[in-house]
Order: sequence, then C-alpha cells, then structure tokens
Amino acid sequence: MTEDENLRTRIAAELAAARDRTTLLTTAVDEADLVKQHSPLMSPLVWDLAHVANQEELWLLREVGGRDPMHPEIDPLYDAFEHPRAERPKLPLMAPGEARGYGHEVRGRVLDLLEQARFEGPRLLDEGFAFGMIAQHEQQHDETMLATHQLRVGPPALTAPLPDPAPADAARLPREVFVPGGAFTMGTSTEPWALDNERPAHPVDVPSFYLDTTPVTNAAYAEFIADGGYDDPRWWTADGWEHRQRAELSAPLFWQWEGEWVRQSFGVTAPIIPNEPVLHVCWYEADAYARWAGRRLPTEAEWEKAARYDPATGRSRRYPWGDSDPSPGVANLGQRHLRPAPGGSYPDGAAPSGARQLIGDVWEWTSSDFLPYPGFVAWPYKEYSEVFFGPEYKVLRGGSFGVSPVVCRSTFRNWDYPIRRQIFAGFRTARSVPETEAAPTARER
Ligand code: AVJ
Ligand code: FE
Repeated sequence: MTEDENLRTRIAAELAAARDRTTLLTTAVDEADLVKQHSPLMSPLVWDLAHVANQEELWLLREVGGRDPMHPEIDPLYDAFEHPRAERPKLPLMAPGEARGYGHEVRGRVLDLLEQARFEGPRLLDEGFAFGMIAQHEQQHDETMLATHQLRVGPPALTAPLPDPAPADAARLPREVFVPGGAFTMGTSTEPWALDNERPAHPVDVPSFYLDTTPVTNAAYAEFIADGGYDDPRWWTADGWEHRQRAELSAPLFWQWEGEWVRQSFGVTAPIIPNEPVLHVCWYEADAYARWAGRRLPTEAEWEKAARYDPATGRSRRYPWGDSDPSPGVANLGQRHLRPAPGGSYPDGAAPSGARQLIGDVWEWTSSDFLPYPGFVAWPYKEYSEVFFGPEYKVLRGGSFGVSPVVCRSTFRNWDYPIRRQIFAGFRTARSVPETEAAPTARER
C-alpha cells in the first residue's frame, strides 16, 4: 500500500469507530430519552447527533471538498456558540430519524471524498488533518454523550465488562514517584493530528517534584470527607469555599451516604470500590483534598513531564510507555469499561518515573489555567481553543475511560470550569522537593 492508501484506511477506520460509538450511545435509549434534556449542563443527545454531522459537513464537505451547504438553514441550530446547552431542547431540532439520516448522508459523501483525497497541498489535508480532527470531534462528543448517560435517571442503558482487578504489586507501590528537575519538551510540533492548543513543542524547565504513583482513590477521598474536609475552610481557596457553601458540596457527585458510601454509576447504585480512582470531583474539591493531604495539585507542565519525559534519553515520548499507540494492555480508554480501573492497574503503561494510569481511567485536574503555549496560532478555527484561554478554565490531562485513543495523547489538553463535576474527572497530588532535601539517588528511589 502507498502512504496515501495507508492513511485512507486509518481515517476510514477512525471515522467508522466514532460512528459506531455514536450509534451505540444513541440507540441504547428510546426516542423520548434522545430528545429530553437530562441535565441543564448537557445538550439533548439528539443535538450532539446532528451537531457531529453538521461539523463533518462543514469541515470535510464544504471546506475540504468545496461543496455547497446541504441544509444552510440548520447551521445556526448546531453552532455551539449560538445557543448554550441549556437552551438547546427548545430549538426546532431535527428529530432523531432526521438527524441519523443527515449523518448518514454526510458520511457517505465524505467516504467518496476520501477515496480521491491526496494528503498534501492545503494544510487542512496535510497528513489527513481535517479527517483526523473530525474523527476526534465525534469521539469528544461521544464522551460528552457518555456523561449525559451518567446523568440520566432510569434503568441502566449501557453495559460493559468490569476492568481487571488490580495487579499483585498494586498494594506495594510507593505512594509517590520522583521526577528529576530540568528542562523537557512540552507540547508537539510533529504529531499530525494534534490540535492547535497542543502546539508548538517548546522547552519548559520543571524543578524536581514528587507525584502520586496513581490517581487518588475513593478510599483516600472518603478519609478526607470523614476528617471533616468539607467543613474546614483551611483546606479550600476563598472561591472554593464560597462555591462549597453555595452548592452545598459534601461528597463527590453521584455519592450518597447509606451507612456506607454508595455511588450511582450509569443507573446502578452500589458501594464505592475503595481502590478505584475517585471520579466526579470538581477542581475546588481536588484542590482542597490536596491541601488537606499536605500536598498540592501538579501543574500542567509537571503532569506532562511525568507522562512523557524519559531521563535516559532526555526525549519526550508520545505516551508514558513509549511511542506506540495505546492498546488495551496499557490504558483504560475508549469506553471498553464504564469505570476507572483500580489504582495500580496497567503496569505496562507506566511512565519512566513509575507513575501509572496517567493515560486513561480519569481525567486529572491540574493546578494550571488554560493558556496558549508560546508561539500558539489558532488553527483551523478560533472557537476550538482560543476563545477559551484565560484564568476561568482549569486544565485536565490524561483522558478518562470514556476517551477514545484517537483523541488521547500525552500532549492533549482538556479544560473546564473549576466547579464542573459531571465530567469523568479525578486527580492526583504532587509536592515540591524541599530545598533542604538533596535529590534522591537512583538507588534511594
Ligand atoms: C475540549 C472537551 C472542552 O466539549 O467543549 C467539542 C471539545 N469542541 N466540540 C468541548 C469540543 C468542540 C471541547 N472540550
Ligand atoms: Fe462540537
């Protein structure tokens, strides 16, 4: 096969995988559930369904293919900036059948276009970027739809096998790993389908620090609750404390006290699993927990260095385990499971530092605001990243069990408001190396 044919095959497979997942998420419930708003935080599922098709038409058929709009009158309905999520149920949206038909029609034409596409010339086509962007876009909405499913009330609609139990060494892992100080390469200029906010690659000096080996677990988080963590303003920032009061936070979203902590997960209520990473905490809760634990959230640069930096070569890897794409043996991604794997899982996916589960399982809150890297250029549209840069959004890294591999890289940046909890977010904590402490030798580590 030629390089173009290889790329065509990969693109077709990624587009098909995204559509299969969209189909699963939108056929698991009935029509009434598709048009209903399950939470003011989310769109009705039928909005996502047509929005994904509309973006595919816009970028692939119109921008790349030069075709005329198929239904110009519907564009504003599916423009995320015209109508906030809370308003979307009242719009004259396409019915589920129409939305499916539209998506099918667009996809057929896209596959025709793909047959003749040459991956050179205009930048949108270079290495198939626009196709990769659209596959990633649909998968991002699939994760959003998965969050809508989690908020939905009613009998379970989705099922998936449980992750494997923790490996034998999980209980003996050191609490934290050491990441040596010095410059590393953050971001990427070479990953073909990386989005604008991940670019360009640039050196960042990160002093030595310690990072939790695994994400913070339900058991550890329950200790914070039991110790009165939610009632002690010492652990919270001023904004965080105000939010905790106003929103009456007292435990992660979907937790309930019934003589023990139980958690609602995709329509099933069951006792929390102690060694499972905590999910559905907001940035303020993660930040307060870290302070209670005598620690802090890692910065975004620290997180990426822990995930990519290889001290043996001084290079930044594509992933913690190396340069190969994710596989089921190294990370919990792609909605193969409906929950994070126990802390300490996936030893084969560990970073050189020894940290595990940096990719997959739970999105990890970092202490950092969502800001452009030096040399950032918005591309191909300002509304993907640029309009969100600023202190009101915090960065999350690493992806959750609901993120597809095509949209998960060690350079990938997600962001949300510090109050948001419906996303599949957890965290791990860090600490700086005290000035009095000499860097540990390899042997002591
Ligand atoms: C990167 C997850 C914050 O869902 O708002 C989807 C992704 N952008 N459609 C979002 C996105 C446009 C975005 N996040
Ligand atoms: Fe979108």
